[in-house]
Parts: sequence; structure tokens; C-alpha cells
Amino acid sequence: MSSSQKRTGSFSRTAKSLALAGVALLVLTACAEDHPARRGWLPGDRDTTSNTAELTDLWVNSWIAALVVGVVTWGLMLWCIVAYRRRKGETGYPRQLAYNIPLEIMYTMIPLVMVAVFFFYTDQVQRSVDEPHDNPDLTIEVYGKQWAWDWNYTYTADDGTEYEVHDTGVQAHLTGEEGVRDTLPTIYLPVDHEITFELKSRDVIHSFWVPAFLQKRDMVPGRTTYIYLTPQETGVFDGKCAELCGEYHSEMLFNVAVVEDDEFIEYLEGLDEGHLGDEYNRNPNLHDSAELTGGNG
Ligand SMILES: [Cu+2]
Repeated sequence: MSSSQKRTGSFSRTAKSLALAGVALLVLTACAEDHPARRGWLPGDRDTTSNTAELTDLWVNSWIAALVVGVVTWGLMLWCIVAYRRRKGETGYPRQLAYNIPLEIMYTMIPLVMVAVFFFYTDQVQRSVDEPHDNPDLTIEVYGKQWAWDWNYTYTADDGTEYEVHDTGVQAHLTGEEGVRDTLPTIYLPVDHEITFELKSRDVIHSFWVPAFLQKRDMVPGRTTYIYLTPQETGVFDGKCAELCGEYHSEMLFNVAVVEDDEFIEYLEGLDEGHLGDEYNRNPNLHDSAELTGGNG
């Protein structure tokens, strides 16, 4: 064995053990119960709302499937590059192959099956997440407007008291200093209660997004779109508009405070009664929202 062959041998051994060690390290760290890798580095927590576990599983499993496909594809490519490399003394093109029917059928069918599987699971999760509440504890009608939000709360408390109150926000004022988050308008949600969000717009297309809830939905003038969820963990989360909607889109921010029931009722009692409806829309000639409900934004 020549010395160069020996060197190549020990190099490939070192590379192999390094790769193995890397994979082992990755697997071990990802095994830790609360490692972000287990959630595919998504924001929030698996149990933040009644929908986040399902959405997380769809995301993580899709990534695993995509990675398996990637590894097989990269492996085949590498194998071709190495096994069919130009060897000493070879000239011209290698033997050209075309019209291998079984092979062509295979690489048409496999992607079709993969797309069908992705479609099946995506559809399943989407149906489950978008399943309307028959009788939600709380309905919040959210109006997006350049560049803030109006919230109408309709809530029936456990003792039967009914609330129809509203709150209204103004856009954030991003100064570049710390502490702006504390000045943002805040939407309050009672933990462990079914909530239906009715999403509307007063002017242009906005999008209601709470990253930790893993859900985002367009708010389209003249239509109503919906989000159905049950918050399962108390805390304060970031909310924002996710549809470029004009000059101060980046300041169309809010906080989401998920609180215990008594704190929620205390908050509702501090709000003004009544409803800020379509009469404040900037496009009064649009169809009545009620005629055009539905759709997923
Ligand atoms: Cu917006």
C-alpha cells in the first residue's frame, strides 16, 4: 500500500467518525424533552392553543419526510458522481442512456405518491383546525384598520352574565427604544375557553397573526374570515398584521394576554359597552359582510 493510499484511508475513517459523532450529537440534543428541535424551532409551545400540537406535528413530520427524500437524493447524486467519474485514460462522453420506461414510470409515480401523502395530512389538519365551534364561550370580532385594531367582545360568563363590550387601539410608535411592547394595544383572552375570532377589515387587506398560536388569517374588506381556538396556557404573546397594508404596516402591532377567567371578566368590566361595527368602515359601498361570509383568507 502506498503512503498516499494510507493517507486517504485514514482521512475517510476520520471523516466517517466525525459525521457519525455529528449525527449522534444532533439526535441526542433533539431527544431532550424541551429542545426546540422537537417543535421544528416553531415559536410558542406545543400546548399554547388547542391547535398548536397538531400544527407542530404536521410541520415536524413534513420536515422529516422532506429530509429523508433529500438524503436519498443527495446520496444517489453523490454515488453517481463518484461511481461514474472520469477515470484515467477515458476520453469522450460516457455511454448515453435515454428512454428507460420503467425508470421514467418510477420517477413519475414516486413524486405523485409523495404529493398525495402531503396533501392528505395537510388537508386533515386544516379541516380539524378550521372546524367551527358550535357554541363558543367568547366571540371576538376583530376589525383590522390602517394601522391598528378594533375588538368587539361577546362573552357569556359562567354565571350567565352577558358582556357586549369593545376596545380600540392605535398603531405602535416604534422609537427604537426598549419598552414599546408595554404600550401596545392588548387583546385579552380567557384561558381554556373556546374562542371564535371573526376577522374583518375596515379598509384594505390585513392579516391577523399571533406567531405563538401558529395561525394567521387574512382580513378582507367585505368578507368575514374565522379562526377557532382554545388558549391553553396563560401568558403574553406578540401579535401583528402580516399583510403589507400601507405606510405604517410595521407598527400594526398588538399584545395577546391569555389570562384566568376572573382577570378576564375584570378586564371586560373596564371596557365600554356596545359594538364598533361596519359603520366605521372606510368602504361603505362594499357588500354587507354578512352576505359574503366564509372562506379561509
Ligand atoms: Cu395591516
